[in-house]
Amino acid sequence: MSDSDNIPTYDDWKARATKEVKGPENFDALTWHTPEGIDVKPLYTSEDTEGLDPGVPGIAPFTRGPYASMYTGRPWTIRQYAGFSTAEESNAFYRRNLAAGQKGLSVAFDLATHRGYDSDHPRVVGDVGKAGVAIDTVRDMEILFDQIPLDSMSVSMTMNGAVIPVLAFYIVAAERQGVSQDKLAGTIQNDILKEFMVRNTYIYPPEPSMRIVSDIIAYTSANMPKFNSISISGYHMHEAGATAVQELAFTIADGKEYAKRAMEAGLDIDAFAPRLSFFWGIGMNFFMEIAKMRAARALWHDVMTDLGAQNDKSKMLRTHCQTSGVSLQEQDPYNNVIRTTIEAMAAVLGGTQSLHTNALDEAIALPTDFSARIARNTQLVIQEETGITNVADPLGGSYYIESLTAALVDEAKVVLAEVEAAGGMTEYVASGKPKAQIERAAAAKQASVDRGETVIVGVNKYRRDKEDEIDTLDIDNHAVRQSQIARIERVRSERDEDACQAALDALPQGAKGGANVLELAVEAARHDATLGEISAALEDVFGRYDTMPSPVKGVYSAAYSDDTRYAQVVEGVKAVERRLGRAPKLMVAKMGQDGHDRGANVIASAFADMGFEVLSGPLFQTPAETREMALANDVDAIGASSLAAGHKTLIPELIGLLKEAGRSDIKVIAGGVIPQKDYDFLRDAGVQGIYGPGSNVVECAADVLRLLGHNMPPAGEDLDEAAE
Ligand code: MLC
Ligand code: 5AD
Repeated sequence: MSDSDNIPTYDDWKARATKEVKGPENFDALTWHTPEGIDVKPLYTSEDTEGLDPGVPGIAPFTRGPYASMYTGRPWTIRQYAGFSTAEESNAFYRRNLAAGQKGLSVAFDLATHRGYDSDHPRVVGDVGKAGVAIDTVRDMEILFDQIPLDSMSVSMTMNGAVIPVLAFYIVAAERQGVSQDKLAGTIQNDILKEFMVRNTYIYPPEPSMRIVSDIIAYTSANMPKFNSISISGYHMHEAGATAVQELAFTIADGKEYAKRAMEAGLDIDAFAPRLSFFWGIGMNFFMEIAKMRAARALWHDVMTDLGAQNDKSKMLRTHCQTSGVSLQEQDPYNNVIRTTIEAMAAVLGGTQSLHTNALDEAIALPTDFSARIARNTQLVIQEETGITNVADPLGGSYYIESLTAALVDEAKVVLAEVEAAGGMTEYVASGKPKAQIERAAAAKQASVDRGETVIVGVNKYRRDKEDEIDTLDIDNHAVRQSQIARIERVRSERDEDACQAALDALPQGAKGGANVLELAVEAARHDATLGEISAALEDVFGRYDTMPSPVKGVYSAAYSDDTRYAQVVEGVKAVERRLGRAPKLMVAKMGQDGHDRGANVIASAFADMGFEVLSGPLFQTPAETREMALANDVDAIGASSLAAGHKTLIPELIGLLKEAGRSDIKVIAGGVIPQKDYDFLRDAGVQGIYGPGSNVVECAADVLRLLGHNMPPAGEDLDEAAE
């Protein structure tokens, strides 16, 4: 012992541990170099936390939690995100869940609604009612909350693109229930900056979109004191592959940008900041996620103090969390219950205010009643059986947690300074840099999984020979669309058309001037204008925003520099290139309103690294537009990426259109969230390869080479035996 009081030090421990692992080299290998760039040591001691006392919960800087009593006073809100099919079906689902122990509501809208289209619009044939509930008019919103008293239920609505009509419909549906807007408690996501980075359900360009955010903050702070005007979301960055530092820094920077915009619009910071809320994704890196939530609270406190906030509530970060969708797998799906439990524990030990736990069938479909029950019970068991709620911030003071929290704060501050130097987050997002940084992290993560360095039990290790089938929810989007169209027609025929048109005409006028567009939309909603009509009226002034993807280069190949199978595939691409006289061409297509592009971008980036010529189609194409682009560029294969359940409608339509053009030689493959039970349907429709979650990208490329006539050997066999 080196210490006079006989308390062993880190160095004492290091000497002992070095001996145990047989040498300094092995000891050095115990340091974990995280994707965040933080070196996690194999042991933390009091030496690591000198000067790092985080104080107590409920008192600034709130590192240990926003409320003093935390869960000892009131547990977090069990708030399961859900919505599918029609308003009637979703309403019934909500009421069943509330009866079984859920505490708050959280509405998932379908992608047509997100993107500002009514269900009868030709661009959304594959999307209506699929990934969420279809909402076209106030009538739908009234049905959605039938027998759910909006003066006592807090409701979150995940809406960013069509945020103006949706919030207006909610306000008017409550009015029709007899509930005035000042009584409404809940949250609207209203976080457009991350849409441009990762989630992609924007409608208008960045500048008018930021104006909408400010209008909503102004309106709710004046009229809806219990309503959270925004849910500043890191979740979708997390899902797109961001590291904890990226998620933390970009999200805090987004929050700062919204606050600055609202202040520029003339609002007093303390009038709106107490109703800004946050949203984190919680993945499998248990302690990192807990530390991330604590670091976020410390950072937000400082940012708001710098902006001049006086009220402590303005500096107190409150958050919702959702366990990670991408961490869940199609293979051996009951493992997902275990993953979700661990992630939920991290969210709770990190001090969340509200939580969604994912269902075990996440990688395949929307939750069934069964999988939703297990997901909800995961939270009920933690709340009611474990004793975890009996102590506020039970991990506070852990040497490791406090050190990690401090390291994340430091790393995030470096990124925040970069954002500041770039002129703030709107500018930084417009530069495309944060999106590219997240995509690099995603490509590196995918390569690490494909190489088996990051273990996923049941997927790249301990994989079963045969998978059990599980029951999944299927939605008949044709039927939903027909019933929505009938209701739109009925609402149109019953409304006072002149009054409705006058209210709609006021929207572009007000948008051009300085009017509050939400206030105008509430008036239009009172006269039963549709979501598509309100969105289109604003689009006349603001325009619609389009972008082209630009996948990152070199990340995937760098991870594979020493891999023989990868080299074989690269050789295979070269062989096909010699035969064709040009590189084989793959078009990566995103059809319908599904904006999930992590998978598509990873595929595009990896295939380009392997030597394919890759053409990335823009988001939101119709099958006809995909065909046009494929023919104009004379591609050899099209990879359709589908994560929002449009695959059974959109991919067969594309194949039919290629056939019509006499180009059935173009191979169509499909990837994304596609249930096994749809494989035969897709194969019968002419799909030549299907790659669900957990597919290995290098093997997928090997398959494409086979489709293009190359005699590609199976993994593990020699190239010479199978030369072309
Ligand atoms: C809480 N309260 C307490 C207390 N804890 N009072 C005394 N003692 C305690 N220990 C009080 C609070 O002050 C508050 O009252 C009330 O109880 C509710 O607590 P809360 O902390 O505000 O919880 P909640 O109402 O659930 O709000 C949580 C939130 C909110 C602030 C994070 O923004 C929210 O619910 N967000 C959910 C977002 C969401 O579901 N998103 C889904 C995204 S899915 P008062 O009076 O102070 O208000 C998605 C996926 C995709 O995005 O891509 O589609
Ligand atoms: N119902 C339930 N959960 C949903 N999610 C998305 N849409 C729905 C829905 N309609 C969840 C999934 C997904 C994440 C973005 O939100 O977990 O990964």
